[in-house]
Amino acid sequence: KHGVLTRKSHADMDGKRTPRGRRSWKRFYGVLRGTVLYLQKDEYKPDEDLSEVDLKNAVRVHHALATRASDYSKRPNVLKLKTSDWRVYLLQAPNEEEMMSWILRINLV
Ligand code: I3P
Repeated sequence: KHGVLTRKSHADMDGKRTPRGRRSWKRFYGVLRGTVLYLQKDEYKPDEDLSEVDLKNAVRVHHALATRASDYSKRPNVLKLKTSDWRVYLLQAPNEEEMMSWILRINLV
């Protein structure tokens, strides 16, 4: 699965609140491959190698939990992603259908 995802980092490893200055929304192109959600700067191009920045932004979603971010009302179509090492990301999809599809696919990993 792939598509535009806008990310806000809410908590870093071990659940520590992401500090001010690193909490802003950033637009990515999300690509779910195996157990990794790649948050790429540019659209998916199959024969292109991932940049160092793309690899740094990759999120391991094995044993992660994706739910609708029902406690976050500033933006629509936002899901909450909790990873197994207790990072928390808010991910905004372009519409409700895409958000539901990401939730299902992430939870199937
Ligand atoms: C954050 C940025 C986010 C905002 C966040 C700010 O500042 O303005 O958009 O979240 O508020 O800390 P910075 O770019 O300096 O990290 P919202 O869009 O959800 O308001 P927060 O600290 O209350 O999460």
